[in-house]
Amino acid sequence: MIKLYHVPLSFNSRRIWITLLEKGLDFELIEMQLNGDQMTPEFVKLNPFHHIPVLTDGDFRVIESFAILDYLEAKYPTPPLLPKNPESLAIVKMVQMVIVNEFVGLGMQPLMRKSMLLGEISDEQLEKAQKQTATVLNFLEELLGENPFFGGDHLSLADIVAGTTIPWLNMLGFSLNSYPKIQAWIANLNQRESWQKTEPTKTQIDDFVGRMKARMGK
Ligand SMILES: N[C@@H](CCC(=O)N[C@@H](CS)C(=O)NCC(=O)O)C(=O)O
Repeated sequence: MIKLYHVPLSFNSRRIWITLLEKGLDFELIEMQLNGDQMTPEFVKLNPFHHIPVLTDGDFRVIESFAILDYLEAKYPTPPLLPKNPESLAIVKMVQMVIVNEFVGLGMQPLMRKSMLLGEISDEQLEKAQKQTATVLNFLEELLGENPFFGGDHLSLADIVAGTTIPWLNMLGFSLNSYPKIQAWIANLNQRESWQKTEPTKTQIDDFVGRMKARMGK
């Protein structure tokens, strides 16, 4: 039996959760509280870096969300979430890496700090994060073109990785009005059962913000 150690609000683990649902696999969700569960000796044995997500499949254990996605695709190839044609595959991988390397740390996290009042951020840092986010969105808007998904006609890991991070912008007060293709793509993803089932609730978001503020002594 596949087990996913996760936190519902984490986009790192939501990308695995959606992949498991899209592949129609049987799995058990093990919900963690990140105020200590990740430090227990049993969990540190699974992941010495004490991060979720962790996936176990029988005796086999995988950490790092992108390694988990690749494992699931190779082990359970139906339905495929990676295109076969080299150009589409390159686009999918490129989108995944742009989200991680250009968006999450440089755009989304500073905007999150500002909008959820999770720490100091100067006007200059804010402007830089907004510019970076706009560059990412312009890039993605152009890449989508007339396709419903980044990999072409079918959902792929690119949509799952981008589709669990980019929509946060709506909550962070960053308008997507200038990006009609991205807006349509988000609306399309939101129709899927896998997105609906894994959508973070307002309570989960409020709890997270409360815990972060408490940790920061606010
Ligand atoms: N590179 C890792 C990042 C995982 C990660 O940052 N997990 C966070 C939650 S989103 C975590 O477990 N934090 C708790 C801790 O580090 O103690 C991945 O993609 O799986």
